[in-house]
Amino acid sequence: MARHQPELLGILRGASPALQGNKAVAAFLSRVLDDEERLDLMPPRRPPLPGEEAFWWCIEQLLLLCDLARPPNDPYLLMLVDDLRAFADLVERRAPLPPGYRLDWTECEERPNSLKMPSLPQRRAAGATPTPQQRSKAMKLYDTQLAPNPRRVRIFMAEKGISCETIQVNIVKGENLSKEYLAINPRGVVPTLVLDDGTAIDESVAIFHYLEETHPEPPLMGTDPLSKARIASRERHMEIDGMWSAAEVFRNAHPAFAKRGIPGNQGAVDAIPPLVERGRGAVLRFYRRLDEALGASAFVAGDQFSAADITGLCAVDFAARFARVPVPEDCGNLQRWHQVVLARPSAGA
Ligand SMILES: N[C@@H](CCC(=O)N[C@@H](CS)C(=O)NCC(=O)O)C(=O)O
Repeated sequence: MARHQPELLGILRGASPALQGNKAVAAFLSRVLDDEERLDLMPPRRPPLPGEEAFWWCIEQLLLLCDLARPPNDPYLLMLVDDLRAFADLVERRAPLPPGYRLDWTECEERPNSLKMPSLPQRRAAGATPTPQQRSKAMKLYDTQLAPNPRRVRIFMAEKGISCETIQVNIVKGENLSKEYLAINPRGVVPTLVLDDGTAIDESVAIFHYLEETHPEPPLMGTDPLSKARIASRERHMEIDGMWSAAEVFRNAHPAFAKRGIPGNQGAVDAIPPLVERGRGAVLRFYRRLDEALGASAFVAGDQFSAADITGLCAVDFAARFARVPVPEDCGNLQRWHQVVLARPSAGA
Protein backbone atom coordinates (compact mmCIF):
# COMPACT_ATOMS: atom_id res chain seq x y z
CA MET A 1 0.00 0.00 0.00
CA ALA A 2 2.80 2.38 0.89
CA ARG A 3 4.02 2.33 -2.71
CA HIS A 4 0.62 3.59 -3.84
CA GLN A 5 0.56 6.46 -1.36
CA PRO A 6 1.91 9.24 -3.61
CA GLU A 7 -0.32 8.13 -6.47
CA LEU A 8 -3.36 7.91 -4.23
CA LEU A 9 -2.75 11.29 -2.69
CA GLY A 10 -2.17 12.72 -6.18
CA ILE A 11 -5.46 11.32 -7.42
CA LEU A 12 -7.37 12.66 -4.46
CA ARG A 13 -5.66 16.03 -4.65
CA GLY A 14 -6.23 16.40 -8.37
CA ALA A 15 -9.75 15.05 -8.31
CA SER A 16 -11.26 17.01 -5.51
CA PRO A 17 -9.52 19.79 -3.62
CA ALA A 18 -12.42 19.88 -1.14
CA LEU A 19 -11.63 16.36 -0.11
CA GLN A 20 -8.20 17.26 1.20
CA GLY A 21 -9.65 19.35 3.95
CA ASN A 22 -11.99 16.60 5.02
CA LYS A 23 -10.71 15.31 8.33
CA ALA A 24 -12.65 12.06 8.12
CA VAL A 25 -11.10 11.15 4.77
CA ALA A 26 -7.66 12.15 6.03
CA ALA A 27 -8.22 9.82 8.97
CA PHE A 28 -9.22 6.96 6.63
CA LEU A 29 -6.16 7.56 4.56
CA SER A 30 -3.82 7.39 7.47
CA ARG A 31 -5.53 4.21 8.67
CA VAL A 32 -5.45 2.65 5.22
CA LEU A 33 -1.84 3.55 4.66
CA ASP A 34 -0.91 2.63 8.19
CA ASP A 35 -0.72 -1.11 7.84
CA GLU A 36 -1.09 -3.06 4.64
CA GLU A 37 -1.47 -6.28 6.54
CA ARG A 38 -4.71 -5.11 8.07
CA LEU A 39 -6.40 -4.79 4.73
CA ASP A 40 -7.30 -8.41 4.12
CA LEU A 41 -10.96 -8.60 3.22
CA MET A 42 -12.89 -9.98 6.11
CA PRO A 43 -16.45 -11.14 6.77
CA PRO A 44 -18.76 -9.42 9.22
CA ARG A 45 -18.95 -11.07 12.61
CA ARG A 46 -21.35 -8.72 14.41
CA PRO A 47 -23.72 -5.88 13.62
CA PRO A 48 -21.83 -2.74 12.56
CA LEU A 49 -21.32 0.12 14.99
CA PRO A 50 -22.99 3.43 14.06
CA GLY A 51 -21.26 4.85 11.03
CA GLU A 52 -18.94 1.89 10.74
CA GLU A 53 -20.37 0.55 7.50
CA ALA A 54 -19.78 3.90 5.84
CA PHE A 55 -16.25 3.97 7.24
CA TRP A 56 -15.43 0.55 5.74
CA TRP A 57 -17.13 1.43 2.51
CA CYS A 58 -14.83 4.41 2.18
CA ILE A 59 -11.82 2.22 2.80
CA GLU A 60 -12.96 -0.14 0.09
CA GLN A 61 -13.31 2.76 -2.30
CA LEU A 62 -9.87 4.04 -1.36
CA LEU A 63 -8.46 0.61 -2.16
CA LEU A 64 -10.18 0.75 -5.49
CA LEU A 65 -8.69 4.16 -6.14
CA CYS A 66 -5.27 2.81 -5.28
CA ASP A 67 -5.70 0.11 -7.89
CA LEU A 68 -6.76 2.41 -10.70
CA ALA A 69 -3.94 3.90 -12.70
CA ARG A 70 -6.07 6.68 -14.20
CA PRO A 71 -5.42 10.38 -14.75
CA PRO A 72 -6.77 12.62 -11.96
CA ASN A 73 -9.57 13.98 -14.14
CA ASP A 74 -10.78 10.54 -15.17
CA PRO A 75 -14.62 10.48 -14.91
CA TYR A 76 -14.71 7.15 -13.09
CA LEU A 77 -12.22 8.37 -10.50
CA LEU A 78 -14.18 11.60 -10.11
CA MET A 79 -17.31 9.57 -9.49
CA LEU A 80 -15.57 7.46 -6.84
CA VAL A 81 -14.15 10.54 -5.21
CA ASP A 82 -17.57 12.22 -5.19
CA ASP A 83 -19.00 9.15 -3.51
CA LEU A 84 -16.18 9.22 -1.00
CA ARG A 85 -16.93 12.83 -0.17
CA ALA A 86 -20.60 12.00 0.41
CA PHE A 87 -19.72 8.99 2.51
CA ALA A 88 -17.12 10.81 4.56
CA ASP A 89 -19.92 13.11 5.61
CA LEU A 90 -21.98 10.05 6.63
CA VAL A 91 -19.09 8.82 8.72
CA GLU A 92 -18.80 12.14 10.51
CA ARG A 93 -22.49 11.91 11.34
CA ARG A 94 -22.15 8.20 12.21
CA ALA A 95 -24.90 7.44 9.74
CA PRO A 96 -25.44 4.08 8.00
CA LEU A 97 -24.93 3.44 4.30
CA PRO A 98 -27.81 4.60 2.11
CA PRO A 99 -30.01 1.92 0.51
CA GLY A 100 -28.45 0.13 -2.42
CA TYR A 101 -24.89 0.39 -1.11
CA ARG A 102 -23.43 -2.71 0.41
CA LEU A 103 -20.28 -3.89 1.99
CA ASP A 104 -19.17 -7.44 1.53
CA TRP A 105 -16.62 -7.33 4.23
CA THR A 106 -16.34 -5.81 7.64
CA GLU A 107 -14.19 -7.03 10.45
CA CYS A 108 -13.54 -5.05 13.48
CA GLU A 109 -13.14 -5.81 17.14
CA GLU A 110 -15.39 -3.79 19.32
CA ARG A 111 -13.24 -1.38 21.28
CA PRO A 112 -14.61 1.53 23.25
CA ASN A 113 -14.66 4.80 21.33
CA SER A 114 -12.69 3.50 18.42
CA LEU A 115 -13.12 1.78 15.11
CA LYS A 116 -10.10 -0.41 14.74
CA MET A 117 -9.34 -3.48 12.76
CA PRO A 118 -7.86 -6.40 14.69
CA SER A 119 -4.19 -7.05 14.20
CA LEU A 120 -3.10 -9.81 11.86
CA PRO A 121 -2.02 -12.07 14.78
CA GLN A 122 -5.47 -11.62 16.34
CA ARG A 123 -7.13 -12.60 13.09
CA ARG A 124 -4.84 -15.58 12.68
CA ALA A 125 -5.66 -16.65 16.22
CA ALA A 126 -9.34 -16.47 15.27
CA GLY A 127 -8.60 -18.70 12.29
CA ALA A 128 -9.55 -16.03 9.80
CA THR A 129 -6.26 -15.73 7.95
CA PRO A 130 -4.26 -18.90 7.34
CA THR A 131 -0.64 -19.00 8.37
CA PRO A 132 1.79 -19.78 5.56
CA GLN A 133 2.08 -23.34 6.95
CA GLN A 134 -1.67 -23.81 6.62
CA ARG A 135 -1.61 -22.91 2.94
CA SER A 136 -1.61 -25.71 0.44
CA LYS A 137 1.72 -25.92 -1.33
CA ALA A 138 0.05 -27.79 -4.14
CA MET A 139 -1.89 -25.03 -5.92
CA LYS A 140 -1.74 -21.39 -6.91
CA LEU A 141 -4.75 -19.25 -7.66
CA TYR A 142 -4.34 -16.40 -10.13
CA ASP A 143 -6.79 -13.98 -8.61
CA THR A 144 -8.01 -10.39 -8.80
CA GLN A 145 -9.23 -9.25 -5.42
CA LEU A 146 -11.97 -6.93 -6.67
CA ALA A 147 -13.20 -9.00 -9.62
CA PRO A 148 -16.34 -11.11 -9.24
CA ASN A 149 -15.32 -14.35 -10.96
CA PRO A 150 -12.17 -14.97 -8.90
CA ARG A 151 -14.28 -14.14 -5.83
CA ARG A 152 -16.52 -17.12 -6.69
CA VAL A 153 -13.51 -19.42 -6.47
CA ARG A 154 -12.18 -17.81 -3.27
CA ILE A 155 -15.55 -18.26 -1.57
CA PHE A 156 -15.85 -21.84 -2.82
CA MET A 157 -12.41 -22.61 -1.41
CA ALA A 158 -13.19 -20.92 1.90
CA GLU A 159 -16.39 -22.98 2.27
CA LYS A 160 -14.28 -26.11 1.86
CA GLY A 161 -11.49 -24.90 4.11
CA ILE A 162 -8.98 -24.93 1.24
CA SER A 163 -6.32 -22.25 1.10
CA CYS A 164 -3.46 -21.83 -1.32
CA GLU A 165 -1.04 -19.24 -2.57
CA THR A 166 -2.80 -16.48 -4.50
CA ILE A 167 -1.19 -14.27 -7.11
CA GLN A 168 -2.88 -10.95 -7.79
CA VAL A 169 -3.43 -10.00 -11.42
CA ASN A 170 -4.45 -6.36 -11.88
CA ILE A 171 -6.89 -6.44 -14.77
CA VAL A 172 -7.48 -2.68 -14.83
CA LYS A 173 -3.78 -2.25 -15.49
CA GLY A 174 -3.95 -5.05 -18.07
CA GLU A 175 -1.68 -7.51 -16.23
CA ASN A 176 -4.00 -10.30 -17.47
CA LEU A 177 -2.81 -9.48 -20.99
CA SER A 178 0.89 -9.67 -20.15
CA LYS A 179 3.05 -12.26 -21.90
CA GLU A 180 3.62 -14.01 -18.57
CA TYR A 181 -0.06 -14.39 -17.74
CA LEU A 182 -1.06 -15.37 -21.29
CA ALA A 183 1.46 -18.21 -21.04
CA ILE A 184 -0.65 -19.52 -18.14
CA ASN A 185 -4.08 -18.62 -19.50
CA PRO A 186 -4.06 -17.77 -23.23
CA ARG A 187 -7.58 -16.31 -22.98
CA GLY A 188 -6.27 -13.73 -20.54
CA VAL A 189 -9.03 -13.98 -17.94
CA VAL A 190 -9.02 -14.66 -14.22
CA PRO A 191 -9.32 -16.86 -12.24
CA THR A 192 -6.88 -19.62 -13.13
CA LEU A 193 -5.99 -22.41 -10.74
CA VAL A 194 -2.53 -23.88 -11.34
CA LEU A 195 -1.82 -27.29 -9.84
CA ASP A 196 1.55 -28.35 -8.47
CA ASP A 197 2.40 -30.13 -11.74
CA GLY A 198 1.76 -26.90 -13.65
CA THR A 199 -1.66 -27.88 -15.03
CA ALA A 200 -3.79 -24.77 -15.39
CA ILE A 201 -7.56 -24.91 -14.91
CA ASP A 202 -9.54 -21.91 -16.08
CA GLU A 203 -13.27 -21.09 -15.85
CA SER A 204 -14.71 -20.74 -12.35
CA VAL A 205 -17.15 -23.61 -12.78
CA ALA A 206 -14.42 -25.96 -14.02
CA ILE A 207 -12.41 -25.02 -10.92
CA PHE A 208 -15.51 -25.70 -8.78
CA HIS A 209 -15.76 -29.18 -10.32
CA TYR A 210 -12.10 -29.95 -9.73
CA LEU A 211 -12.25 -28.80 -6.11
CA GLU A 212 -15.54 -30.59 -5.45
CA GLU A 213 -13.97 -33.86 -6.66
CA THR A 214 -10.73 -33.41 -4.77
CA HIS A 215 -12.31 -31.97 -1.60
CA PRO A 216 -15.81 -33.46 -1.44
CA GLU A 217 -16.71 -32.04 1.99
CA PRO A 218 -18.89 -30.12 2.42
CA PRO A 219 -20.63 -30.85 -0.88
CA LEU A 220 -21.46 -27.64 -2.75
CA MET A 221 -22.56 -29.10 -6.08
CA GLY A 222 -25.16 -31.64 -5.04
CA THR A 223 -25.14 -35.21 -3.80
CA ASP A 224 -27.57 -37.05 -6.10
CA PRO A 225 -28.55 -36.73 -9.76
CA LEU A 226 -31.41 -34.35 -9.12
CA SER A 227 -29.67 -32.02 -6.65
CA LYS A 228 -26.61 -31.95 -8.93
CA ALA A 229 -28.76 -30.98 -11.90
CA ARG A 230 -30.70 -28.35 -9.94
CA ILE A 231 -27.57 -26.72 -8.55
CA ALA A 232 -25.87 -26.77 -11.98
CA SER A 233 -28.93 -25.17 -13.55
CA ARG A 234 -29.33 -22.44 -10.92
CA GLU A 235 -25.61 -21.75 -10.88
CA ARG A 236 -25.71 -21.16 -14.66
CA HIS A 237 -28.67 -18.80 -14.19
CA MET A 238 -26.68 -16.79 -11.65
CA GLU A 239 -23.72 -16.49 -13.99
CA ILE A 240 -25.49 -15.98 -17.31
CA ASP A 241 -28.42 -13.85 -16.20
CA GLY A 242 -26.70 -12.03 -13.34
CA MET A 243 -22.97 -11.87 -13.81
CA TRP A 244 -23.01 -11.37 -17.57
CA SER A 245 -25.69 -8.68 -17.42
CA ALA A 246 -23.79 -6.77 -14.75
CA ALA A 247 -20.61 -7.15 -16.80
CA GLU A 248 -22.41 -5.68 -19.81
CA VAL A 249 -23.18 -2.56 -17.76
CA PHE A 250 -19.76 -2.30 -16.13
CA ARG A 251 -17.59 -2.92 -19.18
CA ASN A 252 -19.48 -0.55 -21.44
CA ALA A 253 -19.51 2.22 -18.83
CA HIS A 254 -16.07 2.03 -17.21
CA PRO A 255 -13.49 4.18 -19.02
CA ALA A 256 -10.68 1.71 -18.29
CA PHE A 257 -12.44 -0.76 -20.62
CA ALA A 258 -13.31 1.67 -23.45
CA LYS A 259 -11.13 -0.39 -25.80
CA ARG A 260 -11.65 -3.66 -23.97
CA GLY A 261 -15.34 -4.27 -24.56
CA ILE A 262 -14.93 -8.05 -24.22
CA PRO A 263 -12.92 -9.54 -21.33
CA GLY A 264 -9.53 -11.05 -21.87
CA ASN A 265 -7.24 -11.53 -24.83
CA GLN A 266 -9.43 -10.14 -27.61
CA GLY A 267 -7.37 -7.30 -29.05
CA ALA A 268 -8.97 -3.84 -29.16
CA VAL A 269 -12.76 -4.12 -28.96
CA ASP A 270 -14.72 -0.89 -28.53
CA ALA A 271 -17.18 -0.59 -25.66
CA ILE A 272 -20.74 0.09 -26.84
CA PRO A 273 -22.34 2.65 -24.48
CA PRO A 274 -25.99 1.81 -25.43
CA LEU A 275 -25.41 -1.67 -24.00
CA VAL A 276 -25.26 -0.08 -20.54
CA GLU A 277 -29.02 0.52 -20.52
CA ARG A 278 -29.74 -2.90 -22.00
CA GLY A 279 -27.57 -4.48 -19.30
CA ARG A 280 -29.33 -2.54 -16.54
CA GLY A 281 -32.67 -3.88 -17.71
CA ALA A 282 -31.28 -7.42 -17.71
CA VAL A 283 -29.86 -6.98 -14.19
CA LEU A 284 -33.24 -5.80 -12.91
CA ARG A 285 -34.99 -8.77 -14.53
CA PHE A 286 -32.38 -11.04 -12.93
CA TYR A 287 -33.08 -9.49 -9.51
CA ARG A 288 -36.84 -9.91 -9.89
CA ARG A 289 -36.56 -13.54 -10.99
CA LEU A 290 -34.15 -14.36 -8.19
CA ASP A 291 -36.40 -12.61 -5.66
CA GLU A 292 -39.31 -14.74 -6.79
CA ALA A 293 -37.27 -17.96 -6.60
CA LEU A 294 -36.06 -17.06 -3.11
CA GLY A 295 -39.67 -16.72 -2.03
CA ALA A 296 -39.95 -20.49 -2.45
CA SER A 297 -36.64 -21.70 -0.97
CA ALA A 298 -34.08 -20.50 1.53
CA PHE A 299 -31.20 -20.74 -0.92
CA VAL A 300 -30.84 -20.35 -4.66
CA ALA A 301 -31.04 -24.08 -5.46
CA GLY A 302 -33.14 -25.32 -2.54
CA ASP A 303 -32.78 -25.57 1.20
CA GLN A 304 -29.01 -25.99 1.26
CA PHE A 305 -26.29 -23.47 0.58
CA SER A 306 -24.53 -24.41 -2.68
CA ALA A 307 -22.32 -23.23 -5.52
CA ALA A 308 -25.40 -21.48 -6.94
CA ASP A 309 -25.47 -19.19 -3.88
CA ILE A 310 -21.79 -18.42 -4.32
CA THR A 311 -22.19 -17.32 -7.93
CA GLY A 312 -25.44 -15.56 -6.99
CA LEU A 313 -23.76 -13.56 -4.21
CA CYS A 314 -20.87 -12.54 -6.46
CA ALA A 315 -23.26 -11.56 -9.26
CA VAL A 316 -25.52 -9.48 -6.99
CA ASP A 317 -22.62 -7.69 -5.30
CA PHE A 318 -20.94 -7.01 -8.64
CA ALA A 319 -24.19 -5.68 -10.09
CA ALA A 320 -24.98 -3.50 -7.06
CA ARG A 321 -21.54 -2.11 -6.40
CA PHE A 322 -19.66 -2.05 -9.67
CA ALA A 323 -22.45 -1.92 -12.24
CA ARG A 324 -24.31 0.39 -9.82
CA VAL A 325 -27.70 -1.26 -10.16
CA PRO A 326 -28.94 -1.51 -6.56
CA VAL A 327 -31.28 -4.31 -5.52
CA PRO A 328 -34.79 -2.80 -5.48
CA GLU A 329 -36.07 -2.30 -1.94
CA ASP A 330 -39.19 -4.34 -2.63
CA CYS A 331 -37.11 -7.46 -3.43
CA GLY A 332 -37.51 -8.63 0.16
CA ASN A 333 -36.64 -12.30 -0.44
CA LEU A 334 -33.49 -11.35 -2.26
CA GLN A 335 -32.50 -8.88 0.47
CA ARG A 336 -33.06 -11.50 3.18
CA TRP A 337 -31.03 -14.15 1.33
CA HIS A 338 -28.27 -11.61 0.64
CA GLN A 339 -27.89 -10.83 4.34
CA VAL A 340 -27.72 -14.55 5.15
CA VAL A 341 -25.07 -15.48 2.57
CA LEU A 342 -23.07 -12.33 3.22
CA ALA A 343 -22.87 -13.20 6.91
CA ARG A 344 -21.13 -16.51 6.17
CA PRO A 345 -17.40 -16.22 6.96
CA SER A 346 -16.56 -17.33 3.41
CA ALA A 347 -18.13 -14.17 1.95
CA GLY A 348 -15.06 -12.17 2.98
CA ALA A 349 -12.61 -14.52 1.27
N1 LIG B 1 -16.50 -17.41 -17.36
C1 LIG B 1 -15.22 -17.00 -16.83
C2 LIG B 1 -15.18 -15.50 -16.79
C3 LIG B 1 -13.80 -14.96 -16.50
C4 LIG B 1 -13.75 -13.43 -16.60
O1 LIG B 1 -14.36 -12.83 -17.48
N2 LIG B 1 -13.01 -12.82 -15.68
C5 LIG B 1 -12.85 -11.41 -15.71
C6 LIG B 1 -12.72 -10.90 -14.28
S1 LIG B 1 -14.19 -11.13 -13.34
C7 LIG B 1 -11.56 -11.08 -16.43
O2 LIG B 1 -10.62 -11.83 -16.37
N3 LIG B 1 -11.50 -9.95 -17.13
C8 LIG B 1 -10.34 -9.62 -17.87
C9 LIG B 1 -10.50 -8.37 -18.68
O3 LIG B 1 -11.40 -7.62 -18.36
O4 LIG B 1 -9.71 -8.17 -19.59
C10 LIG B 1 -15.03 -17.62 -15.44
O5 LIG B 1 -16.02 -17.96 -14.82
O6 LIG B 1 -13.90 -17.81 -14.98
